[in-house]
Amino acid sequence: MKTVFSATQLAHAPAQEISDGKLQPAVEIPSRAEIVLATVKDRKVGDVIPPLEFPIRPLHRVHSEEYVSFLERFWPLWTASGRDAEAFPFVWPIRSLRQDTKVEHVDGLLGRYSMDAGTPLGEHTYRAARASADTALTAAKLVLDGEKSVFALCRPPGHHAGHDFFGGYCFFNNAAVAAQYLRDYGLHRVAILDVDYHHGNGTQALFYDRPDVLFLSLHADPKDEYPYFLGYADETGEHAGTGFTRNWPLPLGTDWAAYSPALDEACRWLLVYKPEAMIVSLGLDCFERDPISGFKFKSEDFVRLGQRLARVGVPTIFILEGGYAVDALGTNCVNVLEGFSG
Ligand code: Q9C
Ligand code: ZN
Repeated sequence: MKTVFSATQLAHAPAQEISDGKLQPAVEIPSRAEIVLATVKDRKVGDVIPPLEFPIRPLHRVHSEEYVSFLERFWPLWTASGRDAEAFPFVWPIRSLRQDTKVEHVDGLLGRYSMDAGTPLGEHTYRAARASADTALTAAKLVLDGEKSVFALCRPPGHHAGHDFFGGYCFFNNAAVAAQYLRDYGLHRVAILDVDYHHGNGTQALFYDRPDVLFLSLHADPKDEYPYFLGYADETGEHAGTGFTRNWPLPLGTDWAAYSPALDEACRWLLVYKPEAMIVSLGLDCFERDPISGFKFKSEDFVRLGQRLARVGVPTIFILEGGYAVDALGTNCVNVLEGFSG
């Protein structure tokens, strides 16, 4: 299996994040990608190739022009306002505040275009996020050109990012951008299976009213876990997309034995839908030692996950999402890829 990776993705290097009521060391850090890359090479998964540089158009198919332009202009605006360290949003236009004003202050823009205060932005965030999206797009192009499986070693991750907001360490929704690209360049039915520990709220929302992109997600029950406000079992799509979203919220403490029946059910939906390609939003944060998560996967369980996905039998793009136990991240990720390739 080919791996797509760009070192530009390492330029987003946050020092701290806000969680548990304090500034803590950031967990979505460059060493995550470095250890996955090293393990891909060690275990001879296949060639590692750089992404193509795509124009902005495929990003605008998913994200609003204003949002993309905000991310691009962010660092100059931030430094012009007298700040020099990484940024966090802290005020949002929620209920009773005006949505219709044209915000200009960078602090207002941060709130306008974000969903949480846990996602630091820095000088190189835009460049790294573009490279991450290019990595996903290149993987999509390879599948259109006939590859049966490709690994997009994306970082920063994407599945929490929506049409016009960042959050959950995500800026551009790599999986959604890849899915839309597959649709725009010839495929009629694409499925996204999200196995990250957290619900992929951004991806779900982007395709919620569409039957051409099936969204299936297994994740920690949002009543107990981030993102709290989406990912419940009664969310099944709307309008033309009714029935084309499915969620399996699972209790904290879920291990492989409790997870695999839900995965089997998701795989049966895939067999019914018959996608021409499948995108796996591959978070590795179901791991028992993940520092911010509450599931109980062992490293061997990721092999089983890969084996189960192979039985779906469709061209597959793996897109890296979360997973924060850095020392085990390479092993767990390559276990999925090897399990898949057999
Ligand atoms: N106390 C992804 O896995 N909240 N994003 C963490 C910890 C944010 C995770 C709070 C979790 C976002 C791509
Ligand atoms: Zn996650």
